[in-house]
Order: sequence, then C-alpha cells, then structure tokens
Amino acid sequence: MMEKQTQEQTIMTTCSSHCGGACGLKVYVKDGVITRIETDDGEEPQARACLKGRAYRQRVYHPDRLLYPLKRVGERGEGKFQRISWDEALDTVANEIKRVRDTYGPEAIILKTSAGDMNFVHTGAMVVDRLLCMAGGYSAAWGYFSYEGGVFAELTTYGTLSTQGSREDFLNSRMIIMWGWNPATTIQDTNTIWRLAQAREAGCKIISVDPKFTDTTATFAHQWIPIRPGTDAAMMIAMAYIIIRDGLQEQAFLDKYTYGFDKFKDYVLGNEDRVPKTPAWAEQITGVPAAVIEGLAREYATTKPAALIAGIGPGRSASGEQYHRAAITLSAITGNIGIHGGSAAQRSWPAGLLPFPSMWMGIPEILTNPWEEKQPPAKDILPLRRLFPWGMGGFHVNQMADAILKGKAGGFPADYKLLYVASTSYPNQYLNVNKHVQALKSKSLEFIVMHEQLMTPGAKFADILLPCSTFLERNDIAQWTATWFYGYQNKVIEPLGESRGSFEICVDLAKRLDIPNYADKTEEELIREMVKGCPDIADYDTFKKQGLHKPRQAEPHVPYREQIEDPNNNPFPTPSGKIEIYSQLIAAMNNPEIPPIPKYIETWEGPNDPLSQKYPLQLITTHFKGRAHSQFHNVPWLQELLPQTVLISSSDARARGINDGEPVRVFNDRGQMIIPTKVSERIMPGVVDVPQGAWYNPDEDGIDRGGCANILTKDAYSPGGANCTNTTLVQVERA
Ligand SMILES: Nc1nc2c(c(=O)[nH]1)N[C@H]1C(S)=C(S)[C@@H](COP(=O)(O)OP(=O)(O)OC[C@H]3O[C@@H](n4cnc5c(=O)[nH]c(N)nc54)[C@H](O)[C@@H]3O)O[C@H]1N2
Ligand SMILES: Nc1nc2c(c(=O)[nH]1)N[C@H]1C(S)=C(S)[C@@H](COP(=O)(O)OP(=O)(O)OC[C@H]3O[C@@H](n4cnc5c(=O)[nH]c(N)nc54)[C@H](O)[C@@H]3O)O[C@H]1N2
Ligand code: SF4
Ligand SMILES: [Mo]
Repeated sequence: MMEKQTQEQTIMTTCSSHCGGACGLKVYVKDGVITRIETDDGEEPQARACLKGRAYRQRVYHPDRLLYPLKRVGERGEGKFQRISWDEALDTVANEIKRVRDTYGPEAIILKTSAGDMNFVHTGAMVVDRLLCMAGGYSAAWGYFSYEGGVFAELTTYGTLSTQGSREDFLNSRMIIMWGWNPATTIQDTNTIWRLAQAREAGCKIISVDPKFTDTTATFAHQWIPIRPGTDAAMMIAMAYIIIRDGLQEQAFLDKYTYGFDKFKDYVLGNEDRVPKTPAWAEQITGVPAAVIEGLAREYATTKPAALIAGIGPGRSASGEQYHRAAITLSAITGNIGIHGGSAAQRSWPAGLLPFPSMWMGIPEILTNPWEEKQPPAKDILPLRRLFPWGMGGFHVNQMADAILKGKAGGFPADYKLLYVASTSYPNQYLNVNKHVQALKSKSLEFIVMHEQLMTPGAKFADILLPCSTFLERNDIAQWTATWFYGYQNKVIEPLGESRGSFEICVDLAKRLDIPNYADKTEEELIREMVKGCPDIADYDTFKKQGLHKPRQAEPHVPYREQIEDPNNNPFPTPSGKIEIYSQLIAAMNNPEIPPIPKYIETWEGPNDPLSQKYPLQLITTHFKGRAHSQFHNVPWLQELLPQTVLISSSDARARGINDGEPVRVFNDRGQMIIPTKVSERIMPGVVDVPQGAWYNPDEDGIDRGGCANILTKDAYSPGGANCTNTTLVQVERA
C-alpha cells in the first residue's frame, strides 16, 4: 500500500542574493522537500522575484552542495577532500587562529568577506568580523568592490553617504538619464524597473548612455548614446561647457548651495589650460558625436526636474571618482539636487525606510578591530572614509594577492599566514585571478578556511571547508538599500546534510577561542530583538507568517532635501558647508592624480594606451541577468537560458572572421579564455563584454574554459580607490 503523502504547504520567505534586490518567494514544500517556487502575488506593490529567485530550488539541491565539513587531502586547487566531523573542523580552525595569532600577531590573519549572504543574523561579514575582533583583531583590505570611486566622490563632494532617493520619485521626473545603468538586469532594488515603466508611461523622457544596448535601454529608452568606456567624465564636462556657454546653469542654486563652481568653469571654458572642453573636444575622446552631446546638454538643462542616474559600472574604472564627481556637478549645475524628480547622482544609503537595527544592538561590545585601530590609514586613503564600515587597513582589496605573496618584504604591514574567507567567492570575483591563484597556492599562507555552500572554484583551495546552509534552511530577516518593505526569511526546509548558518559556526568557534560573551542570544532571540527595534512592525508573529511587511509609503525620499530647503540649519558636512564642486578635502590630499575639481583624466588601458596596438578592444565586465556575481552560475535552468558568451560587435567580428556562436580566444598578458561569441549590434565597435561572475575553470594549459572575466582584469585601483573592472584591453581571435 502507498504511504500517505502529507499535504503540499506554502511558506513565504524573502530572497536576498547579492543582486541588489530582496524579493518575496512563495515556496511550496512537500514532505520536507521544496517542490516549486513562485513569488509574491499579494497586495500591491508586490515584491516580485526574478528568474534567479524562482530557480533557487536547483541551487539548494545542486549536487555540488557542501554537506559535511571537509579537510583538504590533495594539493590546493585540486579539489580532493575528506569528510571530517564538525568537532574536528572547528577544533582545527580555532587552533590555527590561536597559533597564528600567538606566533605572528593578529595582523597575520586576513579576513576577506563580502555580501554573499545578505541577511542580518547569519551574514558572514558581520559574524566572522565580530569573532576575529574579539579574538584579537585581523588585517582587513580597504576598497569597496562596487563603488569605492562613488564613496570617494560622495564624501568629498557632499560629506555624507546618504545619497539615494526612493524609486517612487521617478514619477516626478520629466527626464531620466540612465548613465551606465541597467536595472532590468541588475535590479537595483526590487521594483526599480516597475517604477521606470510607470515614469515612462507618464511621459518621462528616458535616455541611455552606455556602450551596450542593454535590456533596460531596449525596453525604456527613447534614445541610446553609445560611449567609449572610461570616457564619461569628458562627455559630462562637455555638457557643462554647453550649459555654461549658453547661460543655462541654475546660477542661484550654484551661488547658494555649492562651493568652487568658478574654478570648474575656468577649467571647462579653457581659461585654466587653454583647452575649451567643447563637444568637439569630447567627441574625439568619447566617440559620441558633438551634436549629440550638445543636444543632450541643452535638453537636460531645460527639462525640469531631471534625474541623472549615474550607474556605478562606469565608476569601476581607472579614474572612476572623476566620473562620479562630474555627475554630481552636472546635477548641481542644473539645480536638480534635493528636489522631487531630481537626483543626487549617487547610490549609497537611503534614508526613507527605517532599517533594522544592527544585529548586536543591546550587546555591550562595540565592533572595533584592535589591530586596525592601531594602524595609520593606508597611503592616500581619505581620512573621512572611517564613516564607511570595514577596512582602513594596510592594503587595497586589489593588492591582496601581492600582500599575501610579498608581505613585509613588499612593503605591506605584515606577513600574512592565515586566510579566513566567508560569503565571498575568492578568487573568482577578484581582479587578476591568476595572481590570486598563485597567492592561494603560496606556502607562506599556512592555513585557509572558508565558509561555503558549494564547491566553488575558490573552495578547492581551502584547507578546511565549513559547509553553509542557504537562507531557505534557517531563519533571518532581509532588507536592501532602497527596499520599501521588510522581509522575514522563514526557514523552509531543514539544513541539507550537516550544513549550518555562519552565526552558529561562529558561536561554536567563539567557545573554542575562549570568548564567553560572543553571543548571549539565539537566532530567534536576535531576530525578535531586531524586529522589536523597528517601530514600523507591530506584530512579530504576523510578520513572520506573512514573510513580507509593507509599511504604508510616506512621500518619496529625496536626499538632501533638508539641506536645500533650510540650508542655514542643515549645512552639508563639508568644510564649506556646501556641495563642494571644488573639494577642499581633495585639495588637502595634494595628490596630482586627484584634482580638486572634476576633470577628464586619460587612464591606462584606454583606447590611446600604446598597449592598444596589441590589445585593441576595450573589455567591460557587466553584471549578468542569470547570476548574482558568481552565484547561480551552476543552476542548469539558468545556464540553458543565458549561456556565458563574449559579446562582440558585428564589425569587430567580421574583421576577425568570427561568426555568431563560434568559440573564440579572449586574451591579454594576464590570461586567456576560450568561450563562445555572441555577435550583435547591441555593443559598440571597439568594445567587448564578458559578463562577470562565471566560474573560473582552467584546462591543463591554464586556459580558462569557464569565461571568468577576472582572468583578464588588472589588479589595480584608481587614485580614489575604485575597482577597475571596466578598464581592460584585450584581443579576440578565432579559437
Ligand atoms: N543580475 C544581477 N544583478 C546584480 C548583480 C549581479 O551580479 N547580477 N550585482 C549587484 C551588485 S553587488 C552591484 S555592485 C550592482 C552593479 O550594478 P552596475 O555597476 O550598474 O552594473 P554593471 O552591469 O557593471 O554596469 C551597468 C552598465 O554600465 C555600463 N558600463 C560599463 N562601463 C561603462 C562606462 O565606462 N561608461 C558607461 N557610460 N557605461 C558603462 C555597462 O554596459 C552596463 O550596462 O548590481 C547588482 N545587481
Ligand atoms: N570583473 C569583475 N569583477 C567583479 C565585478 C565586476 O563588475 N567585474 N563586480 C564586483 C562587485 S560590485 C562585487 S559586489 C563583487 C562580488 O563578489 P562576491 O561577493 O565574492 O560574489 P558572490 O558571487 O556573491 O560570492 C558570494 C559567495 O558566498 C557564498 N554564499 C552565498 N550565500 C551564502 C551563505 O548564506 N553563507 C555562506 N557562508 N556563503 C554563502 C556563495 O556561494 C558565493 O561563493 O564582485 C566584484 N568583482
Ligand atoms: S536573485 Fe535578487 S532579484 Fe532575484 S529574486 Fe532573489 S533577491 Fe530578487
Ligand atoms: Mo557590488
């Protein structure tokens, strides 16, 4: 006789997968197994999930899931492991932490985390940071992956990081310029494109400036302006030229709220260096016809209010901070800051919705890293950067491989012996992967521990692998920067195998490291405490059951509205109290590579670099619809739908005898890969795109077959600290 089946149940939870979203998932479960996943179809506005969230079932049950703690038995990178018990794994990790700390000092420990798990309780970045801070400290890298050029621009120009408005405010814009911004793919907070659709229906003019004809451009834009990567500041400055020449600037706004416009004007008009920054000047640099630049400048200056949405892709470049500073300056010149329908042209924290109070609220210790506290800030780092969490330390994230390989002999503050990796896909996501692989193989690194869910390319290098659960296997809460709702992450199934959340792992490690006060609350108690600190949520149990709490929306949040409406009582926290087009903080840094006014600066590996003789194509490495960085890479449904290819223009393909779909070799001096092409008019000639995040998969000759963009990128950073993921020269040829 057949066994009686239990009924299929649905549980609401929230996906948060390092993609810029947080979306409702309706998960169907039968006999403890997920059978299918749908999304929020409740009251409007709905927090609807993308294709990745709906495909999560294949990620949870993937054969590469790590189910047990593992100890390496082969060479690093070989992927040979032996199953061990949690006790043995945790004893080994704790003993290694103690040994390295007591022998070499806490500075010999590098902790590298990121935002792979965007929750509040189990977030590796927070829980392991807390553990190692309490164990004596560690060395951290500085340099925010996504957006350090933007952080630099915000801190020097506005003095704060509160720059992001609510997406609902798009409905108040008459014009939106999407500058290197593709939310149909990158989400940029759940429902961003829904608001964009509404704005367009309401008659808003939408323009895209991007080397690629993106899905967002195809769907929403009235005009596409392709531009050479890394040259955006030149186009923006030429737009300022037209606005100033024609007297279209908002002079009253500039006089009242900004500092140093005249110095910028001198540069723009050529009084400073005898080079007027005309559209013809910019055309040579950007490839955008002068008439198009002039037309856009005039339209932007005369259509009010207008939102310049400066994406962060163009800022991940060798002179990224100039792009961000130029974007803020254009917004100021047109008087679009601090008003409905305008934009502060940046993307850091929103105000608006009250965030959940931090996890450790109510626990006496403040998170300080005893080692980092003692260190002088790294060379050239902006003193104000302490406002930004994590890492003021001895090396930039893009120097991490060099730091490990060279240590003190290479001028770094320490010799690094232990690498602790959590919630980041190291080295796949790190620029110049081949150098990071050398670092991982180096004998000077005596111990590597990783928290991971899957046998990723990096996991194969760990000495001890700690298997982690997914958010569907534990309770937590979720929220993203401009998310307009609160998400409860309900545990939907029991953890697979012996996998655990990072919080539980750290609680157990803390005991072994003799840290009695690591946590005095359970997972459930912590969540309750955080929810209690959030007056928007009246009832915990209803919140948990519904999975989503959607507070009634107030008026859309406009960054810097107080500063503009009542400047006397709300000065900007800059030296002048104003928006600093001429930044006194930058002037004080006295670094010739970072001028105090925004300028176009030609960089290495641009179209005029002599290296372009050998490697004539500019590579961009965009964020991919089928992945959140490296996550979801191995999900079969998504691989079938969205294969990894190099996108190349029809004319560049023709010149090389390459047909659509054929495998090609993409290479430079740092590495090479063989992947299929996508030949299309959707990218401008001279530029190719290898979307970032595909898994590094070297063959026996060291040629990557996985399409990992970071085989090609350079482990350098801009003078303001930006990751240069979009500044790389390559060649493409038939494989
Ligand atoms: N699906 C998906 N969504 C994601 C992510 C993901 O991996 N997958 N990652 C999330 C994270 S952490 C981040 S930081 C954000 C990143 O979000 P973004 O940085 O905005 O994403 P990108 O795709 O790198 O770049 C956006 C656009 O900039 C264009 N671009 C690149 N270089 C230049 C340039 O020099 N000039 C101009 N004008 N345009 C340029 C690209 O063609 C692309 O269309 O996305 C988040 N959302
Ligand atoms: N070439 C190039 N490189 C880039 C970029 C680019 O545009 N171009 N973008 C950069 C940017 S903006 C970013 S933010 C970074 C992102 O870089 P990462 O944050 O390193 O990328 P993810 O792929 O999100 O890696 C997260 C890892 O955490 C694991 N993970 C997921 N959930 C959990 C969990 O609950 N617990 C634990 N323990 N682990 C979990 C995943 O399996 C995955 O291996 O990449 C950067 N690298
Ligand atoms: S992957 Fe991101 S956008 Fe997609 S459902 Fe999850 S949180 Fe939402
Ligand atoms: Mo990012």
